[in-house]
This record gives sequence, C-alpha cells and structure tokens, in this order.
Amino acid sequence: MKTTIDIDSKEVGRWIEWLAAFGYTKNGGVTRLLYDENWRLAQFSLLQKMKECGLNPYLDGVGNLFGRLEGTLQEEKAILTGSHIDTVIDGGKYDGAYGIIASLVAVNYLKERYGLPKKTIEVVSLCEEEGSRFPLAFWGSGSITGKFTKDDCHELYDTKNISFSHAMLSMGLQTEREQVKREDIDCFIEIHIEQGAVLEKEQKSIGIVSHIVGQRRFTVKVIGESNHAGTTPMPYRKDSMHLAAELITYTLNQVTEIDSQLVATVGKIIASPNVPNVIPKEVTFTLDVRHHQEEVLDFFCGKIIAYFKQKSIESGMNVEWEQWMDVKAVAMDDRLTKLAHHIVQEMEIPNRTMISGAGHDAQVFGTYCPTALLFVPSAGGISHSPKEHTDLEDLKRGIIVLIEFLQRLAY
Ligand code: HGY
Ligand code: MN
Ligand code: MN
Repeated sequence: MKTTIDIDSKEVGRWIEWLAAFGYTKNGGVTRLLYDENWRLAQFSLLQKMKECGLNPYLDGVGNLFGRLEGTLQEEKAILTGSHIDTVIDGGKYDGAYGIIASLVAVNYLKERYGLPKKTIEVVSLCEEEGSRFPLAFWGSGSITGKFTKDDCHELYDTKNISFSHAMLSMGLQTEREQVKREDIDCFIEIHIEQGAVLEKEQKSIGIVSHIVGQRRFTVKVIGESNHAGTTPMPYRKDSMHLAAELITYTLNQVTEIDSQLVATVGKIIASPNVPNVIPKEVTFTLDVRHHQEEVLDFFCGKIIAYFKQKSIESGMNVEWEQWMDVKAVAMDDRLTKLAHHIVQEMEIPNRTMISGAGHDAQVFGTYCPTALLFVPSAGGISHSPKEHTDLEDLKRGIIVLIEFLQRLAY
C-alpha cells in the first residue's frame, strides 16, 4: 500500500474490544439493542470519547450521537461519517461498530495532522439500524433523513411488551420530540465490514459499493386452534404450526425458482402458547426478502402472498401478514464512488466494485444526499454471529482509505 498515513492497528483492536464490551454475551457475541442498558452505556461512553478527541458531541431527539469538528469555512453543510451502534442479538463486534470507530480514528488523525478542516465533519453513531428490538429498522438514519417521524414509532412493542415510546422515555428522550430531520448534510460516508466472502475469496482489501439491495420485511401470523396434543385426532386439528411450516417451506423453495440473486430468510418464529403438549393456537414468523431489482421483489412477494391467501382458504385458518419494512435498492453516488476508486488505485490497494447484499444506513442516506459505502473483508464471510471477525491489518487499511477520502473531501 502506497501512503504516508500510518495508524496503530493494535489501538484500533483495543477500540473494537472496548466497544464490544457494552453487550458482550457469554459466547463472545454482542447484544446491544436500541435504548437498552448496553446501548445507553455505549452511546454515552462514545460521547465521552468524542469529547476526548476534541469533537463537540451532542445527541439528537432520538438518540443519534454526533461529534462535530467545525470547518474553517463556516459553511452550513457538514460531511457525515459513521455507522450504527446497535447490533443483532448475539451478533459480532464489527457490524456497525467498526464504522463508528473508523470514523472517530480517521477524524482524530486528520485533526492531529492537518488541524481544522475547511468543511465541517461530523462523526455519527446512529442509534438503530438492525430492527432487532422493535419491528422498525433504520430508525437513526431514517429520522435524520425524514423517512421516519415521531408518528412511526408509536404502537411498536418489543418481545417483552415494552413500548418503543417507553424505551425512548427511559433514555430521557421525548417521543413527542422536535423533528430531528436535518437539512445540512453535505454527504454521508460509511465504512463497514462486508458481511460476505467475496473480498476474502478474491483477496481484495477494499470493496467499493455501487448499489445496495432493496429489502422488505414482513411479520406473518398463522391463527389456528390450541388443543390437547394427545386427544385431538389429526383430521380435527387446526394446527397453526403445520400450516406455518407449509408456508415457510413454499416461500423458501420459491426463491431459487425465481432469481439466483434473490434471498429470503425466516429468522424469527414464535409459537403460542409454546408448550410441547398443546397444539399451537398461533405461530408468528418474520420474513426478510432482498434483491437489487424492485420488480423481482414485487413478483416474489406477490407470488407468496397469493399462496398464503390460497392456503388460508383451504385450511380454514386465518393467515395475516404485515409488511413493516420496504427499503429501496439504491445506487451509491457516482462522484464519491469514483473518488474512492481513484484513492485505492493510487494507494495500490487490491479492490473491487460490488453490490451490497446487506442493508446499510448508506441506503437510507443514498436517497437523500450523495453517499458512499466502503467495505473491508469479513473472515469466512461470517457476520451476525459471535464468529464475525476482520483482521487488524484489514481494519487499519480501511481506516487509512477513509482518512484519505475525508481529507480530499474536507481539507
Ligand atoms: O440486515 C442487514 O443486512 C444489516 O446487517 N442490518
Ligand atoms: Mn447488521
Ligand atoms: Mn450493519
């Protein structure tokens, strides 16, 4: 790699471990859910770190944390760089967290080496991206860009029946808050682990994302009749688990029939009353569907919903579905992507352009302001798992590219 920039990769590793400690699980994963105690400790500890890095930290009305480095030109717009602080349940140390740490290390390096930028830079720790606690994802970036307003978070409950509003209030944040939508974002730059195996397989160190796939999420509820597991003959049952299994099997089998790049996942399933000797009254499952073309998503979702309706009539059981996410496939900004490509070529870093199969805050910002998304490799392509890992040298290389990127944009 050709560059005069150097940072201490061990220091980056210490930052990763430090942030992972907020929500460490017994098998080495991380669980840090929107507004939970680990989230609160992480966000307020990051606020302290931003202060130590000489940034002006502040929280907005939904808990997004910003660290501002004022530009000398005193322009209205700011360059935003960062990622999300929340995780999936028992996730990895790097998803989201790396992007925040990389941005903090990069802006701190630039300030130490070049002083104040011409353009204001803000490091952001976005409050929520995963949709792990409540049936709503991209709450942080969605609030900044106006995709979401306070009305979108009412009547949402987590699995412990705690309401979104109550969780926000317990953080000292007001649900009836002033709008947090911002009009002063110049561009958004995110660096993130790939969460796939392409870079590792092709021995590339940096991925430059051209597009992020569109993503739809549903909650499907099958309503049958609970009854005795021993005394109810099979023909007399309205077994919601049996029907749910049919719907799930059909849905997942349809995917490869329709398009090789379509993916669908049933990641969560809850039976009620959820005991071994009772035929379940209700089974609720989630469905996550992704593709980079909206028309493929339209066709697939239309097909499976028609099947749900048909099976509901045949079985005499109710099948209800609610779509609670619809994030469009988004192209990243051409000018920023070209600049990123120019930088990695100049530095002679092995790189490739690619589509992101994972969703990112960059796809929400991408419909709102010029946005770029960079990847570093994921070991074995594993993510959303305690086994998630990226080598220190890859983490360091990503930060060096981010430093150069921000330097070109802001100084
Ligand atoms: O689900 C995703 O693709 C992202 O990690 N939130
Ligand atoms: Mn994730
Ligand atoms: Mn992520």
